[in-house]
Amino acid sequence: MKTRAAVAFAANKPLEIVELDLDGPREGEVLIEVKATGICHTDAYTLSGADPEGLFPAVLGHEGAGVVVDCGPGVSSLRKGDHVIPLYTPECRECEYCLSRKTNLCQKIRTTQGRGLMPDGSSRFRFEGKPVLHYMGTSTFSNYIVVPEIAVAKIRPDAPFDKVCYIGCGVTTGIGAVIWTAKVEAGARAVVFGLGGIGLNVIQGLRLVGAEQIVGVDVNPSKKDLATKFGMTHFVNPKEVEGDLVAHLVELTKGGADYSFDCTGNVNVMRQALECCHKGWGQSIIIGVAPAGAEIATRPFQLVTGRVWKGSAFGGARGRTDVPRIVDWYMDGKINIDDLITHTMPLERINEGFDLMHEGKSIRSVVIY
Ligand code: NAD
Ligand code: AHE
Ligand code: ZN
Ligand code: ZN
Repeated sequence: MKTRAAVAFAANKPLEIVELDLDGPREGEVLIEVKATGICHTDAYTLSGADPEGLFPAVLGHEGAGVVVDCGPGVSSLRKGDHVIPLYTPECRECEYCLSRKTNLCQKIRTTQGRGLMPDGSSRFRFEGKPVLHYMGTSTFSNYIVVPEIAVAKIRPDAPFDKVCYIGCGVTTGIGAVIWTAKVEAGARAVVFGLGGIGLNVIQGLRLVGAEQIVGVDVNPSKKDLATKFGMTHFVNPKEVEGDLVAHLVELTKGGADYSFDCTGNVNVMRQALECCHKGWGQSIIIGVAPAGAEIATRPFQLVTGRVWKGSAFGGARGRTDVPRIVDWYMDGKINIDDLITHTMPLERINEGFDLMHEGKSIRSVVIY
């Protein structure tokens, strides 16, 4: 079949809207009509050329929602008409990682996914007869996609696609990092670095669990009002701090944060996030994705004296199990997604969504097909 898609033909070039050929679903796979997709900073990171797994030409996008339109042989948990969110972190429920119960990082299809291929080693997209690669196993910048059944969360049919697509990455990543990775307790003091599409969801996760102090740090002061609406109690603009930022944050949190979160992808910020944690027990969670070659550093003494460095992918969520629950939280009014979707646009204007992100003018742009 044909599908309209925004294709990244090369690093650092605008996406091009073209018609691609798409092969149908094979054994254990489904065809999805994508109805809406968010634009995450990770898409921009890969497009910039800084991602070691960034291959071109490819169809980017990993924050979608849509409808199953066809099922390949052997598919048992999904049927035509199901409303779904594709998962860049699948949940096969049978690999060593899934069975460990210690991680959400299902490895069943990770190798081929990282090479931009379906599990059988092929690409299903073609442009003018030549293969175009998949991305993060999802490629939601295409109107139609083929994905393995294990990488699909079935959601309730009354949830609006143009809002719940954001649960495909940003919402789950931010709220999940608080609940599942850090397991933040009520009364905690927390510092969140970067108040974008991820950081604001960390903030609403912290409010959800009853954190007492939620400090937001961002070099862009225009983020302050929305962050306050989402639960931030104190705002710090590093450019306005006289002296050392870490010392300032330690003082503000009365001895250091119980939990801190990096939502910037900047390795210098990651160090600040660790070092503003409380001696003896403070945990710092790295969410931001840093460019190839970047490395984190701190004095080992920071860890010897009890601070803990952790990372979080997709908020530690097991997608097929947890994503439908997060959709329920949204539909029940427990979490706010609407106010974070600052811009919507048709696929033809997707590059404007990237511009808005780089200019710091949007939180989430959503493309509606
Ligand atoms: P975004 O562009 O919406 O937000 C980034 C924010 O960081 C902006 O508000 C920006 O002003 C702020 N910032 C930049 N430099 C800063 C600094 N030095 N100090 C303080 N604030 C600073 O991006 P996003 O969509 O929220 O994504 C954030 C990061 O999370 C990216 O690196 C993205 O790749 C990563 N990410 C990781 C996961 C995961 O599973 N680990 C999932 C989604 C996104
Ligand atoms: N290919 C990148 C890795 C990027 C990365 O860390 N991705 C996160 C999700 S970001 C979503 O916006 C993730 O899930 N990581 C776990 C995994 O298995 O990729 C690089 O830098 O190599
Ligand atoms: Zn993302
Ligand atoms: Zn698995």
